[in-house]
Amino acid sequence: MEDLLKKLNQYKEEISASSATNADEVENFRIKYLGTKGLVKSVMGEMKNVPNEQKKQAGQLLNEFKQFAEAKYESLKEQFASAETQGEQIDFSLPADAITVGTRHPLSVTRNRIVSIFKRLGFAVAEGPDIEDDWHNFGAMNLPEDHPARDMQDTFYINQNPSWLLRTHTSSVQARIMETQKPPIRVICPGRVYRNETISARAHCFFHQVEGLYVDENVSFADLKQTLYFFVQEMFGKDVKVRFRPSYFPFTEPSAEMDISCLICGGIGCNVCKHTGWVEILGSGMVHPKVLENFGIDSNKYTGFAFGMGVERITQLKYRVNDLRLYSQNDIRFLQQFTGAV
Ligand code: 2U9
Repeated sequence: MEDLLKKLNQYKEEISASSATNADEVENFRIKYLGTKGLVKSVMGEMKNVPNEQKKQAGQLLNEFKQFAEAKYESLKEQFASAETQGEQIDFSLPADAITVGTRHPLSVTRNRIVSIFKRLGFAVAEGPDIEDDWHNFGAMNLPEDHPARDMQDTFYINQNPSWLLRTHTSSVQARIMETQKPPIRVICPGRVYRNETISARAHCFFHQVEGLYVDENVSFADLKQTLYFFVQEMFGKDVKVRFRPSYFPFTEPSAEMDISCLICGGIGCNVCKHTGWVEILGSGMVHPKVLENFGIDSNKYTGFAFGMGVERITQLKYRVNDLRLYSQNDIRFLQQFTGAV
């Protein structure tokens, strides 16, 4: 027992005097004293030589010794950590790690540009719910009960309540504006819309629109044409040509689709314009009197024009994106190409 005590004191002194200046030395300390073949293990083994009546006391001494060695190991580890940081030589001239900044999504870039052009013309911006009721999405827009767009094949209805649906156009937002505001109304509504389509390069079950509405006294088709012509020139440049083609929408009368000269081939004919020299970019028309009356707006006193465009379509023409699925696949190789765009 006397011997053991003496030995332990000697080891304690040795341990106290130990020091380390790097991780390797700390690890060497651990192996020497606390490892499986270390000193602590080996003195523990001496218990078997201690007479039974002294075992309890010897056990306490050995435990205390083990704790002593462990405490020293912990303090060396800590010291080493602080010695490392204190002694670290930082070279401030080294170039910093590059911080990768996210890029704006191409659809956001296009939407922001469209919105900013119409804002300059005095249009306010409004948003509304993606989940709509039948009235705001279809009824108020003069879409009859038997219109194919109302079919389950074309529209997503909400299972829990089939009188709710995912809006198929952002016209529902203008409908809500007309419900609460009196003319003059001049508003554009950007947002996501949903249609029950099989996903392919040319179709998706959701896409993005910007729709516009201008209702006031004496709003004419000439106002519509000039507004959309201004938009196209701001968006695609002064050289671009436009043409209007008669069309049909239940919510506008008369209606027209607008084409621009093909940006890819300049109008001489290519795959994008199907060799016509023209590409369709939006639909428009004078708000149907029935739609105005649905909101208690006197159609003898007020007239209005409306238009709608697909943000994906405009982006496709601007940046030559040839597959709609790229917009929602989050492939960084695609998204990174829009670095710097705002
Ligand atoms: C109200 C009255 C009328 C919005 C309009 C279009 C024509 C149109 C399509 C373009 C491509 C949708 O994204 S697309 O598939 N839109 O052609 N939209 S007029 O007319 C309105 C809106 C609100 C109260």
